[in-house]
Amino acid sequence: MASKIFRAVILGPPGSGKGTISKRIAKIFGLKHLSTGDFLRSSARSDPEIGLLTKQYLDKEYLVPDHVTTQLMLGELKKMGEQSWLLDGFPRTLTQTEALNSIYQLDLIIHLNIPFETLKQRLSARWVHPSSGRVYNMVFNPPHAHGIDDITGEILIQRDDDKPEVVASRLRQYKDVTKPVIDLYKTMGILHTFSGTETDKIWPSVYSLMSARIPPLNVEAPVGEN
Ligand code: G5P
Ligand code: MG
Repeated sequence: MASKIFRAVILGPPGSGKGTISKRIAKIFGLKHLSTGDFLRSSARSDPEIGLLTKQYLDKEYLVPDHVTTQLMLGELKKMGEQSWLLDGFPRTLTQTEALNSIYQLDLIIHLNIPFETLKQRLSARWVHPSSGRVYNMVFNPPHAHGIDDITGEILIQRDDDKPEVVASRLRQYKDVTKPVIDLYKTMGILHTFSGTETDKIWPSVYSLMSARIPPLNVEAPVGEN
């Protein structure tokens, strides 16, 4: 008998650990992980027309307009056909949610609720090497020499939108836009919220919830693995 297709979404503000947790879920439960940000960026690189529609937003980390994001994401899901998936970062607005819900019946929404103070610290610690796009984090993966790119020896910069005051307003905007999405999924009874300040402490609860729904491919749940 064919196993049931499992369709899940992971929601959370920038820097909340969606990507980190999604990679673990994909590996252990065999779901296809589709990261909206990564997919939009790679589509923009490979298709100049998509680049024209998206790049100005991606560069500033503003939301790409709903009709563009929805069309691209739904097109990609269609291509994926009959397989189980985990959407990371989509839907993020009510319009996107309604478009997705009109086509797919979702099994589970994983909602990461991380204090804004923690996110501000994580995002404000990010520094980049502008010409290569290499990203450092002053706490987790600092460069060998402070403020200097490991490979070229050139100077690192902090993006304008990673500066603490801008991060705070981006996070507030996220909250305003996504609240109706969270409320809707709560009403549908498929939303599970995980609160905390550390991914490794949240992960065991996510693992338990997932394994109650689909059998893990590997018995052991990795902890502390990105
Ligand atoms: P993305 O790519 O979806 P964001 O802004 O939502 O980007 P991001 O940065 O990808 O979020 P994340 O996936 O939630 O964050 O988190 P992560 O990457 O796992 O972890 C963030 C960092 O924290 C990493 O360095 C990780 O190692 C570290 N970390 C993880 N856990 C811990 C922990 O416990 N402790 C600490 N200290 N650190 C930890 O979207 C990019 C752009 O695409 C567009 C927008 O322009 C967006 O800005 N976009 C959309 N536009 C319209 N609609 C949508 N639905 C869109 N989705 C994306
Ligand atoms: Mg991500």
